[in-house]
Amino acid sequence: MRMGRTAMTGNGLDDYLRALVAKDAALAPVAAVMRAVAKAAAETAKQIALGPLGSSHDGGAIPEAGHANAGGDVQKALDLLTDRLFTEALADAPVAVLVSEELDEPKRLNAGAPLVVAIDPLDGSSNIDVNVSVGTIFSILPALPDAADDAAHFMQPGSAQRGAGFVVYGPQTIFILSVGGPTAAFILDPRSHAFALLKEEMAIAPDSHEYAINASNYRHWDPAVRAFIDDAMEGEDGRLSRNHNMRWVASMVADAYRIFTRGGVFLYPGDQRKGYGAGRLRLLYEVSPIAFLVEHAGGKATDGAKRILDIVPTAVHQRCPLVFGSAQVVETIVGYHTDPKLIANRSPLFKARGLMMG
Ligand code: AFP
Repeated sequence: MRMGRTAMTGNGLDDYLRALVAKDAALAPVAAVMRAVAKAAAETAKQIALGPLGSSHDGGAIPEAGHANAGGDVQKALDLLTDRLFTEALADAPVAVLVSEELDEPKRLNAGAPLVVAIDPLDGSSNIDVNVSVGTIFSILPALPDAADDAAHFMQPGSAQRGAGFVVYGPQTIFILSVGGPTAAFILDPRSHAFALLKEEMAIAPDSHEYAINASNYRHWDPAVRAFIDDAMEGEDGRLSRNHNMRWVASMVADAYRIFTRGGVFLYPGDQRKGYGAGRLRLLYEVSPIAFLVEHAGGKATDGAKRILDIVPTAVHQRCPLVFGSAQVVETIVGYHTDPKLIANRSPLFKARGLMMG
């Protein structure tokens, strides 16, 4: 699935995209989307860095918050601002339809354009107020000429993605992307507002002892997830025979970047809480693009049993359980979901339930 390496002619994002298009002209529309995202991301990074200064120093640029979005969350001012920035940038790119976490319905941009985009403009936005990393995640799909309606363009498996990426607004602003070749990383230079190449080929370590999960949901998890975490917590005395470490940022982009950098595994499974049967994360603009980038960096992504990129969506805002990261560890977790022996003879609280909880 991984395409070959592209020789670089310079060290900026623009050089990188130009080299890709020189090699394969069909990538030109995808490259245009990447440029649009980079432009909006640079402005988003600036606004995030300004924080509360932004609204007064920027002529009231940050709009009023308070409207409930499709997920029922109260939108924060920056959610609305970033949604506007990315929508405006993508309207200048060859994008026919946009699905955004912040919009109930798909939005038409450029009729007849070859691509459609699904985006979470500001992932982890509950972290804004506490000055912790947040991000943008997006997926690029081919527009379908025979789509019955705007949503129908997006009912394609993640393997059909033409490209994907995420941006982490942290101590540095990092842009991770793939157009179907190696997953590459870029860093925003705040002096020039341009992205410079950081790493041309990200490679997720195949093995790791570090996992990320919101452990406060332990009692709601299914038996397979509990069994894996129980065994990890037993350390070198337990079935996994090694000590583990845990991290949870509550911004998937930040957890993902750590995993791209030093390995590890991330889990947001379905659980028994009301509305969390398929977990919390959205298939189109969180789960699928992360899975695409992970696979192009040698990692794996699954819903516990099925490869994420094989899942065909049925609704634009649908949720999906997600486990991704170091290939060997993801395989181990799949084993807990598929091998009944691994969860047998444990606590009587464990009931035989599927991955998608009621
Ligand atoms: P928000 O964008 O609403 O802050 O959600 C962030 C997120 O989708 C993902 O980035 C985190 O990994 C996950 O939710 C955190 O969820 P919990 O709050 O349930 O731990």
